[in-house]
Amino acid sequence: MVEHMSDCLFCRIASGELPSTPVAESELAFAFRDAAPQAPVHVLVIPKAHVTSAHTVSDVDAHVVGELVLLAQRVAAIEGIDGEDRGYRLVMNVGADANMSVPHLHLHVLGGRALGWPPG
Ligand code: DGP
Repeated sequence: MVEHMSDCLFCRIASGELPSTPVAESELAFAFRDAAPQAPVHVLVIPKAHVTSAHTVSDVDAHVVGELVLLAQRVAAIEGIDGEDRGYRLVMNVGADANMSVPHLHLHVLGGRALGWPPG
């Protein structure tokens, strides 16, 4: 049984209550296109059960972070950015200084063009 929070935007997307453009899913994670893409490929990978942020991950839900990375690998393959000559960036924002705007753990999968570094 997946625990959703009724007032959480990404819980409502994960449950299908709110629409999204899905890319892939696994038992524990869901991937969908970011509504404000910052790169040609910009997909968000989220746990289906609520976790607030990378900073609140505990022993109980630490395995979920690995699930997010595994699903991100599949997203990269689906999007065709996993080749040796391509690549992608995985980002988890935490808190105000990092511009975290949705308090439900999410992994940004960014790619499809050369990404600058440092990110700014
Ligand atoms: P962050 O800044 O790390 O909290 O990223 C949140 C991202 O979520 C941001 O890139 C825009 C995206 N986003 C916000 N609301 C929605 C929504 O309702 N649907 C989708 N698909 N993406 C959203």
